[in-house]
Amino acid sequence: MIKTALLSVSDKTGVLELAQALHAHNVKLLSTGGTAKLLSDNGLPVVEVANHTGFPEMLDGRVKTLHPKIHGGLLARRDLPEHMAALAEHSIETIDMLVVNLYPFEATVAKADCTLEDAIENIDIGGPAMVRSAAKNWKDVVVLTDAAQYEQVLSELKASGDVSDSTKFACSVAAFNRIAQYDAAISNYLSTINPDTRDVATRAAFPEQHNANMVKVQDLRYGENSHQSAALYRDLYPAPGSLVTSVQLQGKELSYNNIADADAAWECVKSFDAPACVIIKHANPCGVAVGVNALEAYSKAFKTDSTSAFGGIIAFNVVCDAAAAEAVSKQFVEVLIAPDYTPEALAIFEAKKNVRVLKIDMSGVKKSGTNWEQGRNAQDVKRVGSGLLIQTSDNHFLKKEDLKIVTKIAPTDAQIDDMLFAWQVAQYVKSNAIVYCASGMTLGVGAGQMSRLDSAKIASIKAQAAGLSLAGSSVASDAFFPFRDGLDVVIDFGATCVIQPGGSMRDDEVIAAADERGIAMVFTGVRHFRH
Ligand code: 93A
Repeated sequence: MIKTALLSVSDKTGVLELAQALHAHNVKLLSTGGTAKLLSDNGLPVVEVANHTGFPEMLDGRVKTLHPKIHGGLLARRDLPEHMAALAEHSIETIDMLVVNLYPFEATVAKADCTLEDAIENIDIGGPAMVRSAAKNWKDVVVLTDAAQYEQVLSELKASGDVSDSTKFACSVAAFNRIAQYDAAISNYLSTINPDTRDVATRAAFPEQHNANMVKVQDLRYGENSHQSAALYRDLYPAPGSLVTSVQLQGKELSYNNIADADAAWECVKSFDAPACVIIKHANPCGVAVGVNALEAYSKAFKTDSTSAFGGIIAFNVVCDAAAAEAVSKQFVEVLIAPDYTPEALAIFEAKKNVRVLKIDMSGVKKSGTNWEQGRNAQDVKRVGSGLLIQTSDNHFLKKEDLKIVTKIAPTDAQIDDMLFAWQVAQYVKSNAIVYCASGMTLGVGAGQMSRLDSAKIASIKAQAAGLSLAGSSVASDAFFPFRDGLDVVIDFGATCVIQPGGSMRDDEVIAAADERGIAMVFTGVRHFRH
């Protein structure tokens, strides 16, 4: 039986209606300052906590509910005579329902101009203390920490005059989850502040070390397949220019696979300095190119594998203008991503209502600096059976100076440019990756094969099928060639230079093969496995 409820909420959404319904069930209402005012202004009989405890709210509200009359009333076990006797001795009434939501710490620190003092004042002490008391004593106290719970509890009250044990237990679990999340937000925020200067302006440099606290963005219709449920979460402090900061300008709701592929496209395209276009299918690039503008980059990328590009995810690292939009709109595209669009480009997509058009503001992204400043994840996380694999992200970018020429023939400057381009693409292709390129565009991509030899063959066959000549092309291999066979395949198909990590037991044999066949080869010393 619910006889007394204490309501103390910062977010007042739905609380008046809840209090009215409780009052209709003859529940006595206790409340703190702001909440009490709202209820009494609306004609509800409410006892202020200060009157109930006989102790005024003090220290600017820092001490409101931290009183034995409150915590005794929440924590006493109704089934223990000693507990009930102690309450009687000290004239403490039981409190059977607690409705609390906390000072808005997360929303406060999300504001750009939030000072350390603002953040600290928004750390709720009394609210979580009450929530913990009530949640611990879940058999006797209903604890509501989210307005979304009000309806269920009211409908049970209406139907049976009480709240079921299963609902009470679920509310207790939800309450502890909320407290854990709240405390994590506080700890994450404070951990991003330099302890010596306590300067919040420099806080942005730190979040990548403390990105454990995730915020739910939305439930998704389903996961990778329709029998799987799914949701999207984002870091509390998303890196500037990251996918979760995107704004959807038009089109259907994003699916799980859309988001995964959009991320692959976006991470790849934003790694280029020149205007670039990336087309992704099933997490792999099926066309990547740089050009003088968005249109040229797209046209080249599309040529690589126009069959696979059907229903693809397309990303630009430059503004999508009318010319690019016109070309893209001729193909079936699932998702389009760009830092911005001209009004003419948007008008073109408006006629294609289903195309999901995403804009990702890149203005806060720096080319150098921390991962966070570059808009990149510092960590990469993968779930394994009852565990997590965590690693620093593969954010290694190769420079010309890092290349080691290992063959008798040295590559030309144009070949070096093509190899660096191919290498950059290979970083975003699932292993084993073989990527053919020439003149700033992919010619053939072999992805995700269990043998490097098969990836080499597939990349070659796909280029041929697209009618692209591989004569004089450059090839990147994301890891070393374990044998000369894979190298022989790409040379057979016309490659004249190869970029690969090196480091195989048979490097000598592979280098000798390159020399024998008269091509140039460079080693990078790093590999780009991607699984
Ligand atoms: O300042 S507190 O940490 N100290 C308290 O004793 C206390 N009691 C309730 N914060 C406290 N609260 C919080 O006040 C609640 O968690 C709720 O968020 C807020 C409601 O205040 P009001 O009813 O005055 O708007």
